[in-house]
Amino acid sequence: SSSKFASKIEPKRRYDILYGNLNRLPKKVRFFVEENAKVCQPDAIHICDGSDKEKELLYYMLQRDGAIKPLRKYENCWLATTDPADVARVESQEKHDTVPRIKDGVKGTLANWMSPEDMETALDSRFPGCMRGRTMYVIPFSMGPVGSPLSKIGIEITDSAYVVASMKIMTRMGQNVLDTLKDGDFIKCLHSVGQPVTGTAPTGSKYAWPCNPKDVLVAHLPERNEICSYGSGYGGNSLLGKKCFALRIGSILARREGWLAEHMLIMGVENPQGEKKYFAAAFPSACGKTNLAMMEPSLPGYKVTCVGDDIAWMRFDKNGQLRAINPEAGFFGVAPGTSMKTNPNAMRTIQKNTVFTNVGATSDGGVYWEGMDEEMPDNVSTTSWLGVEDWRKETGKPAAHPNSRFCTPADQCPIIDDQWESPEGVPIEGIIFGGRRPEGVPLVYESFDWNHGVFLGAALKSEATAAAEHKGKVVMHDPFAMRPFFGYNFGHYLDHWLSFQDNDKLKLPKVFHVNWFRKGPSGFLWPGFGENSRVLDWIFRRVNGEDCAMKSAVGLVPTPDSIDLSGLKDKVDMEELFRLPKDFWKMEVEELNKYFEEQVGEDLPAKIRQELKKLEQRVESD
Ligand code: GTP
Ligand code: SPV
Ligand code: MN
Repeated sequence: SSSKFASKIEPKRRYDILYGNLNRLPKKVRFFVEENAKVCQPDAIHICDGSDKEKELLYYMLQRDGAIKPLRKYENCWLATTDPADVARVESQEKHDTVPRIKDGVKGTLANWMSPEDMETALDSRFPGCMRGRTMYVIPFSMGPVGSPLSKIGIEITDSAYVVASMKIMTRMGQNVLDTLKDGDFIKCLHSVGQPVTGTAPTGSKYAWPCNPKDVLVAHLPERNEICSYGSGYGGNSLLGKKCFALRIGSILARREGWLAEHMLIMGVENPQGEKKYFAAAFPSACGKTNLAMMEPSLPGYKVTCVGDDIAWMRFDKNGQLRAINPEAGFFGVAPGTSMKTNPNAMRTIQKNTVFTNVGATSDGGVYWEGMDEEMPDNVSTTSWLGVEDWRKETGKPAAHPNSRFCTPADQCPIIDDQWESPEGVPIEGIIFGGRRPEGVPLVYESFDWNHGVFLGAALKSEATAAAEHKGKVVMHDPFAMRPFFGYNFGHYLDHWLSFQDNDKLKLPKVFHVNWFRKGPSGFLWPGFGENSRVLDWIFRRVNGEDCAMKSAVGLVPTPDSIDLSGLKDKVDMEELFRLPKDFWKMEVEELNKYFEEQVGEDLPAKIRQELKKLEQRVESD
């Protein structure tokens, strides 16, 4: 066979079927499971049915093994803490045509390329025997509502019960997915924590969180519809439906089939007149998608509803209307900074059926993190995510890891949109890009047209955050908030976005850029969170064609007083928020030019180069 594991497969070992029935699996699924059982050599196999009984069994076993602890203050909530070496996403390795043709000697940041031979060796040295002493779980899951024409099915094989419990929250999973799949094709997802219990020399982690940090590998083999992930149990590395499938493989399918798979929230906004519009917004990891998607508007009469907080699958329908679905069924949200003040709807969502990872625990059975903003009674103490009992702020070490997360069912969100599971998706009328830009970048501006809008996505940058392995507060490029998630050549991705301009039957949404994070001498200049509704109000009115924008060097900016500041408690320096320092923008143009030349090279579409040239000219004559 064309097994990717060329060598070292031992003679067939016996495994018990602990749960489910191999014989009842669709033929292709059964073949996929048996093939990988031969390689990974688990002691047992569990085929997930998605039932409540199964869920209880999983939580029971995880608790018994010390992997999770119950949080008795809430209903069916749990705390997992990881090996401190396994706390965030890693960059993935690609062996396909994913990387722009760039200059010799320049390190590409848009994807990491491995030769097919090296990839083969890398997989071959990891997976054989990797599940010895463990149970192999088989998770049938649907990205998108089961049976929707926009949905896609995957099967994840994993040796982590934590991953199964999390996939149960984040996706639609179980028997009904197999019933829908029948003999159809699926995305093959293989995951192992890389810490066999028996057989080989002890590897991996001494914590109750199995992993193998020194050998982590996340790889996509798009031509085989396969994802292989080894050594990490965390988030985007292990819940393979999320970044690996819905974005990396998803973006490849999307280009092939003429749609878009994007790192975007989807929200509904209703104005005081009762008119409703949907927007999609791309901000890099840990830059505010969950917060915006669930915001409580401060502007009276406005209502926000949430469709999704991280990923959008979008397609133009036969009337030329762009429609979006959220392929996920849960939120894997950043805990620190979440409070009743900043995101009350998230706080209300996570009161039950939630798995917390790497947050602090209070002695009364609750959770704690930086920015939770809650009074702690004197007789309640906190244990930090690292297990330090009676943790104190004064130590200077955080109680929760900066990338600690809650994993919670979307349908528990009090403002979940009534169309959030609509099989045809919700109509998108505006696309918003944004990042953490401490300097120079105004609160909001609009693109002049579609091509300029695509340029704004291509030029997206943000200060680094804790969501990935990067360190420090340096401003990094993160085009379309997709830099870690492009499944194919970024130059071709830009061509794909630009191509919609050529079809005059399509209603192209307006494109905006926002920045909640501009800083002055005493911190952020803009209050953010619920006050961002003032910016949404301006965007809403622009989409309705209101004359409240004027030309600037960077794009269309609000005319004086067109952002509604009524009732805003603290005075905001609007002049500073919208100032366009000429030196800053000259440097920005120069730096973008260098980035595009070095990282995209000859694959950069001419239209994007023209947009940069036009920006340069506008800045020059400003
Ligand atoms: P991923 O799940 O990693 O993709 O992140 P995300 O884009 O969903 O980010 P999230 O909404 O979780 O926000 C991350 C951090 O940014 C949190 O600590 C928030 O408190 C903070 N944040 C979100 N919105 C705002 C805002 O409007 N202003 C300020 N100052 N901070 C914000
Ligand atoms: C992100 O980093 O964009 C996340 C978290 O949403 S993870 O699922 O770990 O990728
Ligand atoms: Mn994300």
